Amino acid sequence: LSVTVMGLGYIGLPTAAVIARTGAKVTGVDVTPSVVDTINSGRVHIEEVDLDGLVSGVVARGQLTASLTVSPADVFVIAVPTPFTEGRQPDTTYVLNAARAIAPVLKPGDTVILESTSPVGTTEQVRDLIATLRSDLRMPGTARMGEQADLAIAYCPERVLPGRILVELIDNDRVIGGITPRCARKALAFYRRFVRGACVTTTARAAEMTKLTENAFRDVNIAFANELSLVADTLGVDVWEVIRLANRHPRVNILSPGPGVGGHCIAVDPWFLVAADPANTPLIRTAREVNDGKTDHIIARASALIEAETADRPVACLGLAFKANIDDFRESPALRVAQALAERFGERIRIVEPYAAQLPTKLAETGARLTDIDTALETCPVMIVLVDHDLFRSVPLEERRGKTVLDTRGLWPDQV
Ligand code: SAJ
Repeated sequence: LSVTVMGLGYIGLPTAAVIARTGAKVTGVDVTPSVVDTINSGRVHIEEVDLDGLVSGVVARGQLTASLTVSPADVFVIAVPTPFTEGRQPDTTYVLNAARAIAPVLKPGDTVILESTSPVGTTEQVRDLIATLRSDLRMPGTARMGEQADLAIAYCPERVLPGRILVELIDNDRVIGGITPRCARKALAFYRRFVRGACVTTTARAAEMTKLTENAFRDVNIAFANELSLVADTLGVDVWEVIRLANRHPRVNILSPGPGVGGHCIAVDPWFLVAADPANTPLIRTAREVNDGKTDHIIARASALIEAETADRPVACLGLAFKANIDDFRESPALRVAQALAERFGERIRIVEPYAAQLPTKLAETGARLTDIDTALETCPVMIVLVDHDLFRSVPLEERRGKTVLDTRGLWPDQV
């Protein structure tokens, strides 16, 4: 079996490597030359648990090759980003470009699977685009070809959690939505090669909406926790304790408040549902606003705290990543808070981020400096905890006793 994976990012590269391990011949295609070079030399350009060893192994055995161009294969997996525009509309340009790139090499019997989070209807758009570009191929789900199609086209969203990608790629259940039932069955046979979880088939549209629903569910639930944290602050109650106690109820399971919601999924995907039906999504929209508003709230609280301090005492911001133990700073609320504080307090701000070799340019321009946790504990009387990295969690009370702490993650419940 030969497989081409379009996009070698956080999802595409691990997926390509896992498929390669099953013995398939995998080509990973990316538009960035440095990414292609890095992978072909057996290294990785992203940080993910155990990924480096897996990639170096499959590249060394010739099972995985990276390329800038698309060549023929039996199965094509599209795993490119779907950002949203300023107007909070989904942007499927990369998905459609990937479809455009594979169209010339498709042959009868091939399978095309879209894994990128996408607005409902995108897989049908991919089919229509390929149908336009390849009028010689019979397309599934069109009046013209029905079930007798040459191609199988399906939508199968990735659902892996950064930090656990290699485990979840194999263990998670998969939802496989075909343009037709036959397409779904064809894609199912492919996922059975490497997925240990259950593989459930449905339509492409239902699978597309399922993916958006999962992330909107999480966003709404985090918004509930974030809203509670504001109320608890007003009332002078410890929100972490309240949540711990409430979660002892057999049917209550509240998530954790934080400095806001980051990453390129949960902070983005709910907007795809809102964009599809603005009139009927007040809850999903409000959850997004509550979670974004929490970041503004933390910026205001941290600023007030720093202002109340002696003017030249340094302040440590702990963490820039969008969540614990990863090197991904995309849409990170921690980065937003650090940037806002650094713009206001400049050189007083010290950043501790074990997953960064240097500060992002815009942050460095403010005069803020990167430091390590030991130096920060020695020199900074004020600490703003923004990310729950294990490294920060493990700091014992003796080392932070007496410090002024704003702990947005509930990392140090014993702080005095
Ligand atoms: N967060 C909180 N409180 C919580 C949980 C999370 O503030 O109780 C914050 C995190 O700190 C982070 C953000 O939410 O800033 C998102 O983190 P996450 O761990 O909830 O999710 P992601 O973005 O890493 O991955 C999600 C997952 N989706 C769900 O759990 C429903 C993952 O399974 C998806 O594959 C991924 O989105 C994706 O690619 O869509």
